Amino acid sequence: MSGRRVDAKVVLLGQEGVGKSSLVERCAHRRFRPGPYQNTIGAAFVAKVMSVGEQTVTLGIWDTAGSERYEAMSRIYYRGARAAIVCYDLTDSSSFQRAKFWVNELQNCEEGCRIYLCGTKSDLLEEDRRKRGVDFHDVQDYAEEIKADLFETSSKTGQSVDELFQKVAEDYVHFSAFQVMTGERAGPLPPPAPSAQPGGIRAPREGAEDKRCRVSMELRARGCPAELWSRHGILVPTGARLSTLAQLGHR
Ligand SMILES: Nc1nc2c(ncn2[C@@H]2O[C@H](COP(=O)(O)OP(=O)(O)O)[C@@H](O)[C@H]2O)c(=O)[nH]1
Ligand SMILES: [Mg+2]
Repeated sequence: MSGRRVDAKVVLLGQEGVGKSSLVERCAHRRFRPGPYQNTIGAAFVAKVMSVGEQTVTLGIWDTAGSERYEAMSRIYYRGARAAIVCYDLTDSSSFQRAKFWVNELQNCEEGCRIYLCGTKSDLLEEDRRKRGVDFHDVQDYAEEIKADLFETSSKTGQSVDELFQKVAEDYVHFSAFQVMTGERAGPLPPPAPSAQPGGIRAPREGAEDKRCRVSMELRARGCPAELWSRHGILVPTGARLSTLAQLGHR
C-alpha cells in the first residue's frame, strides 16, 4: 500500500467498543473477528481503493484506535478529514449520546467535513428486536438536523458496510467535481455580492453565488444527487439569484 496517493481522509469516531475497528476490518478485508481489536497507541490506517463511475478514489481511513477517551488526541486525527463516520452501537443509547459529542466537535472544528452517522451491530437486532437501544426515527430526525447520512450496519454480516463507504467515495467525487468547477474550496457561502440591488434584480455580471448556482444546476443535470446541493446550501436560491440565473439563460 505504501506510496499510494490518498484522495480523501476519512476518520472513524465513536465510543470505545461501538465497533469502529470491526467496521474497518470488514470494509478493508471483508472479514469479522469476534472480540475487541487490540487497541493500539495512536490510530490505525487503512487505504481503500473505490470506484465511482469511471473514477478511482483512494480513501485513507483512520481508525481512532485507543484514543476514544482522549479527546485531544482524536482531534489530531480528524483534522483535515473530508468525511467522518461517527459510530454508535444500536443496542447502547449512551453510545449515541457520545456520537452527538463528536458531531458537535466536527461542526465546531471541521466545517468542510461531511458527517455519516453509523449505527453498528444491526445483526444483534435481527436476533432480538428488543435489544434496540436507539430509536431509528430519533436518529433519522437528528441526521436531518445535522445534514448527515445515516446507515445501520453490521460488520458481522456485512450489512450496509459497502454501501456506507461507497456513499463516502461518491460524495467525495461529486463534491470535488463541484469544487473544481467553481474553483472554490469547501466552506460556507460568501455573503451576498454588494452589487445586489433592491427587488432582487442584479447586474448580469456573474458573482460567486451565481456561479455556485449555475454549477449546481449543471451538476444536477448530470445526475449528481440532489441532497448534495441542499447540504451545502446551494439549492436554496433567493429571488435575486434566480433572476440572475434567468438572465444567464440557465432556467
Ligand atoms: N455482533 C456484532 N458485534 C460486533 C460488531 N462490530 C463489532 N462487534 C463487537 O464489538 C466489540 C468491539 O468492537 P471493536 O471493533 O473493537 O470496537 P471499537 O473499540 O469501536 O474499535 C467486539 O467484541 C466486536 O466483536 C457487529 O457488527 N456485530
Ligand atoms: Mg478499535
